[in-house]
Amino acid sequence: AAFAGPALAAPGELPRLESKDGRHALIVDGAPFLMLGAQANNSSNYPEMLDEVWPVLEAMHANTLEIPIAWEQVEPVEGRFDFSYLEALLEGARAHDTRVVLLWFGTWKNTSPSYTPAWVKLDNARFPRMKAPDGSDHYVLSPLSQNTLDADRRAFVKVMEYLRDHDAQNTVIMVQPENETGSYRVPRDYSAAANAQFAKAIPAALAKAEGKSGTWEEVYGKQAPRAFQTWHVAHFVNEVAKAGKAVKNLPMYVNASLAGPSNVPDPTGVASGGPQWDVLDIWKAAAPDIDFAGPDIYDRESANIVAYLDKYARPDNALMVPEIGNSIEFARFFWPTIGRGGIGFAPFGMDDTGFFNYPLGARTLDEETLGAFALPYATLAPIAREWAKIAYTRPTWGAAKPDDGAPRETVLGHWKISADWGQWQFGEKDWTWLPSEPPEWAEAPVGGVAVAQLSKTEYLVMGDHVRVRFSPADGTANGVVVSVEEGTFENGKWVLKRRWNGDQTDYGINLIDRPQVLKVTTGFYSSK
Ligand code: N0T
Repeated sequence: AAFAGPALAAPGELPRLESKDGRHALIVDGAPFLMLGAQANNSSNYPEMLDEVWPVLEAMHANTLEIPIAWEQVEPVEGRFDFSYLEALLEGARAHDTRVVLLWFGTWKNTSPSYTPAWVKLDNARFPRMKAPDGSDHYVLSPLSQNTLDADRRAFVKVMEYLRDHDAQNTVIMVQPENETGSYRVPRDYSAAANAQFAKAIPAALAKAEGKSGTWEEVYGKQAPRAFQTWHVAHFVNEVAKAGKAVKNLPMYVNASLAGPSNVPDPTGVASGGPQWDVLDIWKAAAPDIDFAGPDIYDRESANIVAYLDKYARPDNALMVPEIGNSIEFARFFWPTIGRGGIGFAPFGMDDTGFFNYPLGARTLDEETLGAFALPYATLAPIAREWAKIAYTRPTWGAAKPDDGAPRETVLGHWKISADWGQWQFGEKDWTWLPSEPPEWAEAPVGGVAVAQLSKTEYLVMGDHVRVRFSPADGTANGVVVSVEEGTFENGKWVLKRRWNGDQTDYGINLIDRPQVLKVTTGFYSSK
């Protein structure tokens, strides 16, 4: 028979999240996958815009596109569904060898119903908005409405049915039901029905998780309205996710509009109901079908960013950064994300549609800005599968240059590993006999490193604008770096390109402006 062209891809093993010993892996096509992601702008979810998206992803060396699919576009008329956009998206992604994370913009998009179809927006009797304490309507759709849940879930299930029937090769690897849920300004629904619920005892599943029982106010005090709202939003989102997973069991996660690392205990100052880190336990109890929650990071203070990474990297919560600002200073936090075993990372607003969310992100996506994200992605892209496997099973560490430029260090095995910033590749800062100026990257918000301990003696090291040093953790004098190899992995095996030695190692290992993967071998010499 004549060759009939590529067959429809055979149904692959479903993507899934796996966790073991407090570490996590996103399994895609049967093996750990590192999501080198990029999120498109909010209104790029139309076939004609996709041509402005793919080239940016390619320039970044991204392997995954996060992009919305809106309820208003798939069900403009109730009960009539249109998947032409999804069809174009899958086709484009496959042609560009890119995986997709679909963002379901439904009942809540940054808390608002803006992406619901007109027949939802305009029918407040059937799809009620929350009530404020004074009885007025609040802009957010109530999470207690069964009608809203039924309608949202029905449309979401149709999306998942489309994926089940048209995406056997799992181009879509994950789904985010809703976007930045919660409610600004009014911390919970104050409708009569909600008030009646609020007066009752907290649900048994929550009481069990918290190890406390009583009314919302008895258990949560001042945060009671927010805890109540959180439970109901999480329950709603879980019902949507559960129904979708029953159709096609893809990993599903939620994203949080953050409230500052102290989480502003004022419940009116936060997207109340969303999965901020201090209410993750409520989310976990109410939404067992959600695989994890991730932080949307737009705070530019380095200490805050690292605090968020720590709060979301938990044995029961895989770290994934679904959104981070796309200006240069955010790029370096890729390194501490993967150093904490993060399964993915995605700067927001990565397309050429001419929109910029400055001051949250970049003013414009110029070459330098794209380059800041492209460098770590280009480093990881060729070994992403290997790194994901290593990070699932081996100790890892990562750091970004803090705002004050202070060095960072850790101990992995018998070795202390330190990272310093803003130095030339040659020489020492305190060499006063040889006049020099600091390099141009000394003042720039760049610099990061990620390390994995491969074995008792071997370490994988990557980064940019960083000087890395190894020294024996216990100060033993006979510890030496035996070799520094630059190379890559091929079919799971380390392949040497060259050894670094001499000037390239005499002043630490200096990774500056190009993708380089190093394997450092350490040892202790014996004198007997
Ligand atoms: C993010 C993005 C997109 C008073 C912002 C951050 C994305 C959403 N929201 O470009 O809208 O869809 O998840 C909200 C941060 C609000 C800051 C307001 C300061």
